[in-house]
Amino acid sequence: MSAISDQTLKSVLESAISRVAEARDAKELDEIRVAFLGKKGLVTEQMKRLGTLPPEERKTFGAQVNEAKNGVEDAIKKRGAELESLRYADLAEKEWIDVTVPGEPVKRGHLNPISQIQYELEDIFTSLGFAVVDGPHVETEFNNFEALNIPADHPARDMQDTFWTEDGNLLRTHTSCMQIRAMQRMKPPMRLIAPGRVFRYEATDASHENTFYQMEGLMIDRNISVSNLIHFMKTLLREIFKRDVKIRLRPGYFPFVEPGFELDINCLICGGSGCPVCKQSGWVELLPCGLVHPNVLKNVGIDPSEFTGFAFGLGLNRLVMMRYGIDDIRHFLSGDVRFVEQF
Ligand code: FA5
Repeated sequence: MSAISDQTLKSVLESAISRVAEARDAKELDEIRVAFLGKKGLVTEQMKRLGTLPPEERKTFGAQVNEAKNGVEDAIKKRGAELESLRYADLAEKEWIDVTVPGEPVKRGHLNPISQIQYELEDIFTSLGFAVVDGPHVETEFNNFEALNIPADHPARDMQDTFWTEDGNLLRTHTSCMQIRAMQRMKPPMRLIAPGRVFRYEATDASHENTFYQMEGLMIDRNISVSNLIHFMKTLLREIFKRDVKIRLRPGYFPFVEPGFELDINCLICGGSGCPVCKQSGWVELLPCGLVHPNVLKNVGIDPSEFTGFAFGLGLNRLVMMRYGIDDIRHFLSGDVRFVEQF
């Protein structure tokens, strides 16, 4: 009995060792483990025979089976480690990276010239103590018109053709609505700018878009007068154009300012001789402005007998056009990257 068992055990061990040595991967190795050491494995079967042996043979046979079991386990462990290092060697071979090869240049996007000029203006005005505020594109009729002294039947509503939403709100037609939001939230004295996108339901041409950018400016304090307004307008233009540009100030009508002005800039596309951008007039409307109308102050709960202020609404697209000599406002939204890449 013992001799047969010895023999069987030996051949089981030999067969296990040779199969383990031939295993090509971790999966195969595991199958071999199950075949020999699993619940119904060949080594396990030998162990089960222990109980059937006469007591005097059990000790020796038990030790031999254990030895065989340990032998198979060791072989599996050793082959497992070998396979693992072969796998890493293979990976290193296949996924080899030459870290000295120069990288692909990363293509960097850049800012649209309107954003660039907006950030410059924000720097100029924050250095003069102005806050930068923001507001939503969809506005209430109250903030965009009524609070600005433009009631529903006022003819000035025709000056800004409006995109209405189905629920009675609108796409803001100018940045002046942000004056209202700011004055409702803050107490004077205050100085702020509010840049942003605005929308008008109108036909486009070389100097008109239906989506364009403005920057509102507002300063409320005691004793603010037209001379304060002119000082800040001049500073603005000098900082942006880095030279003296020819301007003219003429009366302008906006219900939310009194007096109101139009500040025009000598057309820098044609030098004043006349072109489609300035509609052959030699001048481009750039910076409407004025002293805040007392009704507007009252609408937001500020006492006009104590505080006065100025406001302006700068057309950012036209400012960029003047600075870079862009001859058609429609380039901005054309989606042509060759246009933006020039700045
Ligand atoms: C206004 O929008 C007033 N809210 C400005 C204002 C603010 C006046 C504060 C007084 C006090 P206006 O509609 O003129 O005004 O537009 C202001 C500027 O936006 C214009 O001078 C022009 O530069 C620009 N602009 C107006 N309409 C268009 C358009 N369709 N396309 C491109 N730019 C435009």
